[in-house]
Amino acid sequence: MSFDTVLNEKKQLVDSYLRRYMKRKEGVPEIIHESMEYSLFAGGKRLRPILTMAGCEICGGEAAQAMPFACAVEMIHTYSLIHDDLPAMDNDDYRRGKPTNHRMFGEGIAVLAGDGLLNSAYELLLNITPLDERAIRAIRVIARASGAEGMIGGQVLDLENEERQVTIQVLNDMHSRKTGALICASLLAGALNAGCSEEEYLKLQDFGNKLGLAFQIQDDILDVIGDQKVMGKDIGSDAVKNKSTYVSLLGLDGSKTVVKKLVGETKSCLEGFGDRARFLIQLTDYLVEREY
Ligand code: GRG
Repeated sequence: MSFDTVLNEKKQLVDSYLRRYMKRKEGVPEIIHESMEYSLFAGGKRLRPILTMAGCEICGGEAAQAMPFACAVEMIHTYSLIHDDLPAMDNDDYRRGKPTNHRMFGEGIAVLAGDGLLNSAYELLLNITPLDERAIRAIRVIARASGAEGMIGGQVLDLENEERQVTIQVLNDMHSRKTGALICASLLAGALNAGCSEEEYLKLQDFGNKLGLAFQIQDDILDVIGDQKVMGKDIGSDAVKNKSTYVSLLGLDGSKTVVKKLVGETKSCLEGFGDRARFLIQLTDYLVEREY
């Protein structure tokens, strides 16, 4: 089967489980369901849940067993995008090819839709049976990566450093928290769920951190050279907000060189996994060659 077919199958599986987990509940105001579903099914790449499935499979598990983790990380990611787009943060008008959540539903509902998705994610995780030590460790990894030590902390650094030129070290720290932490945790949650060894965990952690950074640098590159229609979101916004980016610090060519170097390094992290590593290697290439 070609990589594209496998990727598409995984994406469809994520969508079908998300539909199942997002079943509407009686008595809940219609608008909050609508707003949460609007962003969740707006057409994301499903990178994080696909990484969870891949993390499970590379360690010998079945992707189906990792679906609650996979869907939970997508819910958390979608909440972060809704909040990131708000006027109080990046104030963006388009996301996933559609008007942003607050543009459709207003700021109040958008804040609550993000909160709702975050809570749905942990409800889903806490309903896992059996909620054994493995599952709890995986949930802890996701919670830490999404919280103040990870994504929220990275977003704070991002807000504080607007209109400022920062060093490459500060930029690396900011992005490894803001973007890299959840990407890495998504992969590790799948691996933990499959009962990975400590050695496998450390290799995948190294892989995930490098992939997260390569993904972010590629995002900065696309913010400069990407096509707004293909990307489905506002582009050029980093420059407008005077944000330091890899491109502003290293230039376009310098940024592309770093991405290439990181891609090489990610592949070395997977040595020892043999043929099971094939999908993650192909996924890495796909992510750094992407146009959206
Ligand atoms: C508001 C707590 C809080 C955090 C926001 C994730 C984030 C932190 C901000 C997003 C800003 C941004 C555009 C970062 C660049 C990398 C990134 C996370 C891109 C979006 O992820 P994709 O490309 O999106 O996987 P899709 O829509 O495909 O899921």
